[in-house]
Amino acid sequence: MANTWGYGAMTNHLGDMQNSKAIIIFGANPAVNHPVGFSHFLKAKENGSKLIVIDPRYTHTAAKADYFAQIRPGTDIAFMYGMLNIIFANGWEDKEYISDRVYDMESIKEEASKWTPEIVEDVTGVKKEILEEITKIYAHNRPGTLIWAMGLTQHSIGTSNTRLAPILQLSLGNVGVAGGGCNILRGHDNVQGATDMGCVSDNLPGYYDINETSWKYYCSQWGVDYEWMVSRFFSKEWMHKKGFTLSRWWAGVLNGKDGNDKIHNAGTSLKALFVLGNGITSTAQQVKVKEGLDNLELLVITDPFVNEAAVITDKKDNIFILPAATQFETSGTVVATNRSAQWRYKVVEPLFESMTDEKILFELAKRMGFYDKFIKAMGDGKGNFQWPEDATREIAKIIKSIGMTGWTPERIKKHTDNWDKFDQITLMGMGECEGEYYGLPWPCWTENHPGSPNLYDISKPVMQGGMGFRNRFGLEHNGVNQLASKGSAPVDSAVDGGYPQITKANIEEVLGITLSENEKARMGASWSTDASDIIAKKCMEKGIAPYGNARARARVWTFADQIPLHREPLHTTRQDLAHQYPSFEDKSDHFRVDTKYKSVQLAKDYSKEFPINLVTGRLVNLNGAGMENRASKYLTRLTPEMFCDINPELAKKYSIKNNDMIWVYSPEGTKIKVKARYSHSVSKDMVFLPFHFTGIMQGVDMSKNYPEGTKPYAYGESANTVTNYGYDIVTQIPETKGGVCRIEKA
Ligand SMILES: Nc1nc2c(c(=O)[nH]1)N[C@H]1C(S)=C(S)[C@@H](COP(=O)(O)OP(=O)(O)OC[C@H]3O[C@@H](n4cnc5c(=O)[nH]c(N)nc54)[C@H](O)[C@@H]3O)O[C@H]1N2
Ligand SMILES: Nc1nc2c(c(=O)[nH]1)N[C@H]1C(S)=C(S)[C@@H](COP(=O)(O)OP(=O)(O)OC[C@H]3O[C@@H](n4cnc5c(=O)[nH]c(N)nc54)[C@H](O)[C@@H]3O)O[C@H]1N2
Ligand SMILES: [Mo]
Repeated sequence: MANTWGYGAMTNHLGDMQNSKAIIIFGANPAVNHPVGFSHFLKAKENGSKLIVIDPRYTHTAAKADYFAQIRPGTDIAFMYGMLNIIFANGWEDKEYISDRVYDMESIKEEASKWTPEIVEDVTGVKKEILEEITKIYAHNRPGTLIWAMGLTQHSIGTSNTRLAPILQLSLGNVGVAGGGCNILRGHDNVQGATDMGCVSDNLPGYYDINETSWKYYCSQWGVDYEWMVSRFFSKEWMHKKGFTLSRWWAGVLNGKDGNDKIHNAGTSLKALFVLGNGITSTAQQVKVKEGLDNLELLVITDPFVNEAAVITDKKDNIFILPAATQFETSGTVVATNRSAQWRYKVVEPLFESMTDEKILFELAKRMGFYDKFIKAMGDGKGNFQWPEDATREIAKIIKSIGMTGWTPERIKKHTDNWDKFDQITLMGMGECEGEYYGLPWPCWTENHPGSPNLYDISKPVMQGGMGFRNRFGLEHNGVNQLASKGSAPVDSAVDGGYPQITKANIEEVLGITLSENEKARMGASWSTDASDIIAKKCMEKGIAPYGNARARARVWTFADQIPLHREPLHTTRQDLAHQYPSFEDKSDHFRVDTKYKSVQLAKDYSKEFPINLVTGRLVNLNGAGMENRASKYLTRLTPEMFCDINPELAKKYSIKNNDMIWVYSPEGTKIKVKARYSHSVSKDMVFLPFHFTGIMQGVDMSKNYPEGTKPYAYGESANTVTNYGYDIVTQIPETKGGVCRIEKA
């Protein structure tokens, strides 16, 4: 859950859905995007589980649903408050659970009271009878699991969406139980691992904040001098600042020129871009991305394919494409969407002159002059290490925050080698793997811990994967206790109720133990920075989760919206509602870039000129930026060219026939020319664009830029050329699931 663990992860796991009595999906299309995972949804359905889908499109997933609500894009908060309104009005909430384990559901109840079914119908476009029916079915079939993916996150209010969804689950007591939870379907292969490793600009691996304590802890564990680390930065102050995000690196290059958003970057613009495993053309506002690329001094791309960043730019010099090996040519730990580790075995040696990503990074570190420091935490620290096993050991040694401590290459390999000896529904091992859960899903606190299949489950002892909610935000707020109630603790806990996160200062008191002088001397200040692992081990003996046992917060007092509030997308077809539910105040220095909200939203009534909702998303045969698959003759055949799904009724209004070419215009002043494809999956007020194409921009064919012999079987206009300006207020994810457009026959 986003609030507790930093970013997204499944609280439960795919097989666990077979324990669910109801499944509600907000903004995910697993039949297309997670087809293997979707088999668990279908098995659950065979067991009698109700399947509910909330999506602006009638998707392949919706086609399998028992209940479907065709929602106006960007209005899920209104819909969820509508559900909460009905739940509270009927007293269907789990009062005991809320009183024991939740902080400030009262504020939510108050906001929900405003969202009557009539108001929800007006805002979301979903008939109130459908809302009422879905709520009743979902509340009466517990445990229910709540699924989301990009349909909830890619909005300026994405963070609020991902907060209200867990709150809805908490209201029904659906978190911390088998068959419940918030199960976020993650994206790429090992994207969970990438997030866990801190491939983001605002934390260190394991979600450690970029503050002085974390940097010092990391330096001590890496065996690197802290002062040397400080010297690598512009100044110490800059060590603690969030970097640019992937969505807006180009703003760093454009540096406020020509009316672009102002940046805050130690007095300089970005000059070089090093790309390792991102398509770049998958980024929103592609015309800006192109401008950013054109203005770089240096562009280095490491990719097994020709990354089309090199194709859409007019830059002539200083573009380097390094041939990266693929996942089949490398090995090591990867993490699945449910926090389980797996060992990836190499299938073949890297082909031709390609190199694995780690080899490229090692070589880069050598050229940059810090290779010796880069590898110090592995093997003998002098360059003699076992790759990739020692990398896993390094990770496990350092990352206490999410409990990777119990992972070893040996344990992970054993699980992968014996994957057939684990139960799908419980993840529990059999035979030689008995007592452990598949892949040791984190938190896996110690080398004897079995992993945690379902987060926040207090029906089990901690040593069997049980735990309460994390205590991360103090013991009380404005006089209100933040710890779980008395009587609410994992089974067999030494403390019968809430307790704080465990530190050197409180461990004796909370656990009721006495430490030896030697233990005290070796122990770190807190569970999350205790390299000795004594805190974790002592906690396990007492059935205590090292991170504490607190309340889940329905209200986050440090956020712009303390409780999630509906705010219209920056560009909306309902400008009347934009005045009633306006966006945020503009935000200065948001990941180093000034970011506009209200000033864009209220600048004019976009709906007059751009009356159609623009939704973007995925196709089953193509992935991400799409080059990998468009280079396959067979996958390309299914969608040989870029297209736009349009409802025949809407099309007829514009005299557009099936397969006609049309222009799609965005409020950014950009346009694309694509083929219209009649489809009843979209309603009469929206069009849908897949975002897997590029190579043509605003009608200009750029295919001459593909190096000889690398032109894919299909290329075309990019949806991201017409996605609208708009970024999440906390994470800065682009608003690629909200936005408007105008269409015209070409
Ligand atoms: N074949 C294939 N599979 C993939 C990928 C791929 O590119 N191709 N990509 C992978 C990656 S990186 C990811 S992140 C996942 C993403 O997986 P999904 O999130 O399932 O992917 P999308 O198709 O982008 O969006 C899901 C749904 O959100 C709906 N939606 C749009 N706006 C809203 C809204 O405001 N509210 C609601 N409730 N729904 C909305 C869309 O209509 C769409 O059906 O898929 C992964 N799997
Ligand atoms: N309009 C719109 N835009 C979107 C989205 C949307 O729904 N709508 N979804 C967003 C989301 S959720 C995501 S995740 C992004 C996805 O977008 P990207 O992350 O850009 O997706 P991919 O095409 O998977 O990009 C991966 C790149 O890595 C390369 N690659 C593959 N394997 C390796 C490897 O082992 N090593 C290296 N070095 N490279 C490798 C591939 O060839 C490819 O060029 O798109 C985002 N953009
Ligand atoms: Mo993704």
